[in-house]
Amino acid sequence: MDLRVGVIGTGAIGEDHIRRLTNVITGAKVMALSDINVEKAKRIADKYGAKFYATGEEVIEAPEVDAIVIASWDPTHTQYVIASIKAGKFVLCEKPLATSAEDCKKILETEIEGGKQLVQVGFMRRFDRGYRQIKSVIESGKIGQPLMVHCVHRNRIPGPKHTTEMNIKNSVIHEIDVLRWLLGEEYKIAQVLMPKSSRLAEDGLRDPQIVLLETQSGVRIDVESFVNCQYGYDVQCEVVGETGTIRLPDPANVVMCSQGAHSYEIFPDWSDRFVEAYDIEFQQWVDAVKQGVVKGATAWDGYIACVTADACTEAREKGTIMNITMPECQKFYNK
Ligand code: NAD
Ligand code: ISE
Repeated sequence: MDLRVGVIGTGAIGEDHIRRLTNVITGAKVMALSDINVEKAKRIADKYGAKFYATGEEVIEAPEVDAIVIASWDPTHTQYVIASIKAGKFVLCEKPLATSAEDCKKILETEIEGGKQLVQVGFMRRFDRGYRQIKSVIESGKIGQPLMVHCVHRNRIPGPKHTTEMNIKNSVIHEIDVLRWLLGEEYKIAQVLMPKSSRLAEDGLRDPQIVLLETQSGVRIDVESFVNCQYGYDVQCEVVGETGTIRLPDPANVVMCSQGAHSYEIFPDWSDRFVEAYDIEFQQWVDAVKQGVVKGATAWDGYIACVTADACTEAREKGTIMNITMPECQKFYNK
């Protein structure tokens, strides 16, 4: 039987996830959706044969909906995740789980009170082939112990209303999660350097930024966050170990020889670059929910990412190096 899904937020990624759940994933059907942009949401509802509801809460409560996907703006996630848990429904919430660790804590409390893990966070890089290969090389010991990680996270242009704070809380949050997952350890120190800002960064946005993290064993990480790079979507990651290095491949695009140059296309945004990762993430989520379990990043992982992002934000605002107080993993999540 199909998993009957309700989707909240039918913007760029919400619409793409509805297409994915309908045309790519097996065993799921989008039954209901909602967005404050009513006109667009109704159009998408008609296209996919889903029912439009005026509010996200109504989607969550709808009797024909078994599980929820949240793809609305970051600050709306907490209220919808908490409502989904209270309704006893599995929920896949796009990253970040919330915009602060404080809000994540409210989600953890509600989930623990309900007595069952229901929340998965949309940290899809954990499903990307390149990151998975890096993880298996690290675990094989072929490059010795990791010592340093160099990352780049560039967007062609930022989304509307993008703020200086969002470089970390909305964008670098991906590296914060995936590097913790790759290295299998927690962070202890955060710092943010502010290079000269691009003239194309509008409305007071400070861009680019360089996020520096140190893990508990002393691995040093640098992440360049540049949401206005103009030329395309560019995500890089290189792990330097004691006896070798490993880095993400550039996406497998054909190389063209023309007009005296070798060239290949750079994807414009995340939707093409990580298409395979989203597909795997969603298929696994649907399969896991049918078995009554959560298999991807949990609410705890979402919380730790926000604890780290909060520390980076404070480090940037104060222009200082911050010690990160990492909470002990609660038994409920430590399975
Ligand atoms: P978007 O602006 O295109 O879409 C967001 C939608 O949410 C809009 O249609 C807006 O009208 C709707 N919305 C806002 N408040 C709402 C509310 N209270 N109830 C219902 N709908 C509401 O943004 P997007 O790029 O699609 O991002 C959506 C979410 O997905 C964000 O949380 C973002 O961080 C995340 N995201 C994740 C990835 C990834 O790589 N995993 C990529 C893009 C976006
Ligand atoms: C967006 O919300 C995403 O999650 C993308 O993966 C990321 O590259 C981008 O910076 C975010 O704004």
